[in-house]
Amino acid sequence: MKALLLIDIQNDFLPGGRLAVPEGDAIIPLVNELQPQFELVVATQDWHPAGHESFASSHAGRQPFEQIDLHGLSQVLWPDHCTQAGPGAELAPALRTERIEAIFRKGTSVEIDSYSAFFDNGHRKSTGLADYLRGRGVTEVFVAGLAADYCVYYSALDALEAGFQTIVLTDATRAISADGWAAAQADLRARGATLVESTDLLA
Ligand code: VGL
Ligand code: ZN
Repeated sequence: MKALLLIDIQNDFLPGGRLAVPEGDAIIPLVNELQPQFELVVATQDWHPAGHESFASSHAGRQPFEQIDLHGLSQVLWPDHCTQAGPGAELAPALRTERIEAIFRKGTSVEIDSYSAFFDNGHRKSTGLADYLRGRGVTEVFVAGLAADYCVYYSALDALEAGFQTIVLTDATRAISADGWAAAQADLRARGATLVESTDLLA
């Protein structure tokens, strides 16, 4: 059983958003076309409280994209984004949502970031997604969404670690950093993920 996992296709990650991913909007028509190919479609939302410690604005004298140590974990500081229930946290209006069966929210603890759909960055708290997928009989997880080099990458790593066959849809994602995504793709391949263009699935 195959599931499509749609990562953080939210206004703040689209051009014009507060943490815009270049061409982030370009994936939406493709993702919409892909959804009917899957029996199960699940989405995530980055869902931060105000004052989240991943925000540069929460640290005096710090600027977005600086790296700090945050409670023992390396943390990139981001512009404020995806604050709970704000317009930037909404799923992109162009994304079709009628087949999305569940939405998992992450990044809700103020003191720790959560790139992966499965766990926070310290692997302390599970979102429950792995058990949910197992309970639905899922064996293969296809990953798409934003951003390729952060939340898509870490979600795919955790999907692999949870024992799912993991397929990353390379044309249905866009990266914040091209170099970061190149390194992430090499790592994913080395760990046993499959990277494919979704156009091959639609053919
Ligand atoms: C993401 C940075 C911060 C993502 C979320 O969805 O890739 N990146 N929060
Ligand atoms: Zn975030």
